[in-house]
This record gives sequence, structure tokens and C-alpha cells, in this order.
Amino acid sequence: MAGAFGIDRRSLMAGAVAVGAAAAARGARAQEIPVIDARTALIVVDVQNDFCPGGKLAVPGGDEVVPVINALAKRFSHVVMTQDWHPAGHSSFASSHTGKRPFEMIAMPYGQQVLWPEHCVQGSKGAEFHAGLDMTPAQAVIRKGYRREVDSYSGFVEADRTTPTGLTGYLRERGILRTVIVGLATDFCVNWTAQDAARAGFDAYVVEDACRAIDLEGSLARAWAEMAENDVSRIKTADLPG
Ligand code: VGL
Ligand code: ZN
Repeated sequence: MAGAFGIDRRSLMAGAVAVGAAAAARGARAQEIPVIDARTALIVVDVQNDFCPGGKLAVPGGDEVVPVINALAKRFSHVVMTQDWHPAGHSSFASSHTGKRPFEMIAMPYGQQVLWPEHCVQGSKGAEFHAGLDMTPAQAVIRKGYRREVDSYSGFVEADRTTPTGLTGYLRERGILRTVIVGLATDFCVNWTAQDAARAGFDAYVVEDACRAIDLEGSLARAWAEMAENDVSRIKTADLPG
């Protein structure tokens, strides 16, 4: 891509030091490919049984991300995982609303909400992480969606868009500038988590081949468009520095 003075942006960036969150704060774009160093965190989103084949809200190919994420996580010095963690009778479940079926929409006090099959119920097998997911590198697990009346796709801020989970503070306190986001599902929890990471001032990268999507009526294409508009970079595992 040619920059303002005809200089290829990629070669400019290659020689530049990490500008990270500072660049985002100035409205500048983050580096195209993140440095993986002590100021970069991997955020693994919702790699749980219910989002894998055989689960209550199975994402096609959801389990295929497991070996990809296991290999990737070994290269990061900060790894955080999120876990969808709903009480029985959660308001995002279609079964909690008479006459409603899964995948219909409902108006909640905080906005429109997709209604889901019951999934990731606290303490259930479906809420557990996939058995093949290597939890060894995980330094923190952020549980979300545990309040009955409010959902949380994002690992940072609940669906009311005001209640923080604490992840922003955790990452800031550890000096994190860059976040690399992987997991399930690309168009819901990965999407919201990545946009909130960028909004909080972290450089945000979604690794496409380490994610799988639900793709509900075009939601995947919309998610990628929204992410691009909100300074989330779309990359592949092969793009990451060795
Ligand atoms: C998710 C729908 C409902 C996700 C969680 O992890 O993407 N999607 N709850
Ligand atoms: Zn959920």
C-alpha cells in the first residue's frame, strides 16, 4: 500500500518500533502484523464444549481451532482465556422467554439480543473448556455473561455496554499494548472482544484461521466489516513472526 509520500507502508512499518496503543490513541493505524513480546497478550475466546461439535450451540469446525491455539499460546508470555458462564434461566436463552425460539431476536433494555439455545450453563460439562485445549499457558480466566439479565459477548464490557469485566485494567496493569484474539465464535464473542480491545486503546488483531464462526444471516461478513471499521486487523497464523 502506498503511503502519503509514496513510501510503501509495509517497509516503513518494518523499520518502525512498536507504536502500539499510542498510535491508536492518535488515530493512526496499528502495525499490520503484531510483534509478539512481553507487551503482547493472546486472548482465547470461549473454546468451550458447547461451542464445539456435539455441543448445545455448536460452531461448525469449532474444535479445529484447538491445535492451532495450543501451538500459538506457547509463543506468548501473556495468555488470557474467556469463558461464557451463564446461570440457568439466563435471559439470552430462548427458553427463558415464552413463545420464543432459538435464533430469534428480542428487545432487551440494553438493545436487540439474539436468543440462543441454552448453552454454557455454570458448572455444566458444556461450559467446560474443550478437553484438548492446553490450559497450562492461561494466566487468567475471565468469566462473562454470569448475570441473569445481561449477556456479554465481549470479554471486556457486558452487553449493557457499561459494566466492565475488569480485563482492561488487568491488561493495562501488566503493560499490555497489543492483543491477539482467537477462538469462538468469530462473528459474536471474538468480534465484540476484539472491537472492545481496540476501543480500550490496545492494538487488536484477530487471527482468522484460529477462529470459527456461527454465521447467522450474514453475521460473519458484517462482523469483519465492523471490525475493519473499528481498527481491528485481520491476520492469519502464517503472518505472525516466527
Ligand atoms: C457466543 C453466542 C452466545 C460466543 C456466546 O462465544 O460467540 N455466542 N454466547
Ligand atoms: Zn452465551
